[in-house]
Amino acid sequence: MTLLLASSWGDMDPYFGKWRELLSGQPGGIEVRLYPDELGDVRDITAALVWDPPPGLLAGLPRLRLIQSLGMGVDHIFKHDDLPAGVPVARLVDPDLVARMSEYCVHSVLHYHRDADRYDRDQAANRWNPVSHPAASTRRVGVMGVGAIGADTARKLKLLDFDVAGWSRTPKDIPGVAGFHGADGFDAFMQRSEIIVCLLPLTPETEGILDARALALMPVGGGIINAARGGHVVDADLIAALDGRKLKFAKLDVFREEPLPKDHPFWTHPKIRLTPHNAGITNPVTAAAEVAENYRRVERGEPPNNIVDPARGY
Ligand code: NDP
Ligand code: OXD
Repeated sequence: MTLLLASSWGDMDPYFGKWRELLSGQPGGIEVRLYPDELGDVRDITAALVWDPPPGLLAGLPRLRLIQSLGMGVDHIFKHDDLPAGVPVARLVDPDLVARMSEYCVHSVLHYHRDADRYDRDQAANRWNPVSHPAASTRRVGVMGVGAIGADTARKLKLLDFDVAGWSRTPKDIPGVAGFHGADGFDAFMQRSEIIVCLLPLTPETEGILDARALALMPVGGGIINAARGGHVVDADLIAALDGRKLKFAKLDVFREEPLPKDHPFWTHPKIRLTPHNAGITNPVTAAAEVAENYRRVERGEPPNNIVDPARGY
C-alpha cells in the first residue's frame, strides 16, 4: 500500500515534506509519494491525502481505497464531480484545528464587540475618547453551522457570556445556546443575530447563503465573520449591505477566489478586515496520527473514520 500526497496548488513541497516525515514515522511506516514528481505506477496507490486535487487524478488511480482530505472541509474534493465511484472520502476532525478555528472566531467577535477599530482610529488622531460598551450578555451572536467547529465556538462564546444561538440542519442541544434549524428556522435566526459567524460546509444548499435577502434580515449595525468558505457570501451583496449602512463590519478569512485577486474591492473596503485563509491551517504534527489511523483502517478492510456523505456534500 502507498499513500499519494497531492494538490493542484503551487509548491507544497515543504509542507508535504513534513507530512511525509511524520507519516513515514508512524508505527509500521507508511510509504508516501508526492504528486506529481513521484507518482510512479498508479496501481501502487491505495490512499490519497489531498487538498484541491488536480481534476481527474483520483479517478485515474485504479486501486484507490481512501480519499482523505487534508482539511476539515471537503468541498475542494467534490467540486469537479469526477470522483471514482465507491471510494470513501474522509475528512480530518483534528482538535488542534478546531481550537485554532474557534480561537479565530472568538477573537473576531471580541474585536467587534469592543469596537477595536474605533480605538485604532482614536490613537491615530491622539484622541482620548472613552466609551462604555454593551455587556456581552446583551450581544446576540449567531453561529451558522453547529458542527465540530461551530459547537466549540458557540460554547466558548457562551463562556464569555454572549447571547449565543446556533443554526444547523438538524436540531442541536448545547446548554445555554438557543437552537434554530432548517430552512424554517433561518429567518428568525438571522433576525436575532447582530454578529453572524459562518462555520458551514460549502454545499449546493449553502452556496451563496449570505446573500442580500439574508443580510437584510439582520439587525442594523451588525456584521458577519466568515471563516468557512468564500462561496457562502455573495460578494456584491455584502458590499451593498456594508455601503448601505445595514452592516457595520465584515471579517473574512475565505474568498471565492484564493488568493484574493489584487483588484478585488474587499482589499480596500473600510469596513472589511481580512486574513489569508489561515484561521486554521492543518498542523501535520497533530493530524498525522488521524491520517495514519484511516490508512490502517482501509488496509484492514475497515471503513475510515469521519466519512463524508457525498449526497449531503459534508
Ligand atoms: P461539520 O461538518 O462538523 O459541521 C457542519 C455544520 O453545518 C453542522 O452543524 C451541519 O448541520 C451544518 N449544516 C450543513 N449544511 C447545512 C444546511 N444546509 N443548513 C443548515 N445547517 C447546515 O463541519 P466543521 O465544523 O468541521 O467545519 C465547518 C467548515 O469550516 C468546513 O466545511 C470548512 O469549510 C471550514 N473550515 C475553514 C477553515 C479555515 O481555515 N478558514 C479551517 C477548517 C474548516 P447538522 O449538524 O445538522 O448536520
Ligand atoms: C479546512 C481549511 O477545511 O483549512 O480545513 O479550510
